[in-house]
Amino acid sequence: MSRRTVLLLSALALAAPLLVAAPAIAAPPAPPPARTAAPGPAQANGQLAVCGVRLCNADRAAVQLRGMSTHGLQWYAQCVNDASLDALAGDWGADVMRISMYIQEGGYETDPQGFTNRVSSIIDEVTERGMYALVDWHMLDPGDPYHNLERAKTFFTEIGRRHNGNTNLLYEIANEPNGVAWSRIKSYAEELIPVIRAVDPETPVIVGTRAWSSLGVSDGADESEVVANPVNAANVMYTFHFYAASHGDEYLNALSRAADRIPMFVTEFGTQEYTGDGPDDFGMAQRYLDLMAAKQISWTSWNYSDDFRSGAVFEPGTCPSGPFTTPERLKPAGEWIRDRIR
Ligand code: IDC
Repeated sequence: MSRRTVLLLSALALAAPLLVAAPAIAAPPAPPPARTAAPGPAQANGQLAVCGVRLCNADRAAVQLRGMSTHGLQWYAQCVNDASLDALAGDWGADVMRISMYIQEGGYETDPQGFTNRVSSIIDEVTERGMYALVDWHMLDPGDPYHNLERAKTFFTEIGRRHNGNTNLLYEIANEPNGVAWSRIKSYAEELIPVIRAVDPETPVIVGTRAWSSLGVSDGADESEVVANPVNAANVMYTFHFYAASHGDEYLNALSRAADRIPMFVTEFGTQEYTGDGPDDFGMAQRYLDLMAAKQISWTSWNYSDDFRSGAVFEPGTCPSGPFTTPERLKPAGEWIRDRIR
């Protein structure tokens, strides 16, 4: 057979099944896939609620959720897409994604409707993959949460209304208050929580603590101010953040003591310095992880992006196309934290 005949025959062989299969009338387009929730940790555990000093599932059994925080959506939305979320749910086996929406620095205040829509659609994407979605009201500077109270009321009311049917949410209402006393954070929470409860009676609410959610330690205080004067509302937890290369025993011990008295959630931490950059201290980070495992303190780590700093898990240039499941694309902190989640 000549080379040309071979080519012709193979072209026919390829075309033939297509010709035979072609229907006389074009089939209607396939319906879009149903937006049913995939089986995952959020289905296995259902609606969360605070019970005592722990976070519990729908059967009132204590659970520890582990996962990642996005970077600021105004900068790194390109790291939150179908492939990266598939990797987080599948390859990493995460239970939860924290959706970090800054208010200032080019965040929510510049486009409230746009950011609300973006968070809402990420909630849907996270839900489809069977994970919990932790909605982070990422106030930071100014450090007084009252600066953004009216915005927070608007935002959480809309999210609560739109996601009425979700049983996989957590609301973090003040990322890192700073320069204000605990009493002011507490009264902010007590003004905002009833507004949230009017549209969403069930989602646990996580309240930031004094001095960048250090339980006051970075201001020379400690957890006792919260223990003595907790937020007057049900289904509430408290935030603690740490960066292992900056925050040593004094911080670790405050978290440990606090977790025996009040419900704690570590919504942000890094293995490096508080800048989210610099050398990793995996030894200290492991001590925190052991404590959090022992006391079933849930956590999300900072951050799931390809920012140049050492605390961003992916090498620069990984987003948006990935691959997100290749270990070579992970920085040392990324490899370490992926192993701890898996
Ligand atoms: C940092 C980001 C950095 C960004 C900066 C802007 O890593 O890219 O320029 O915010 O504010 C926090 C904050 C969190 C910080 C993070 C690391 O909640 O916004 O991210 N950090 O510094 N508290 C302690 C550390």
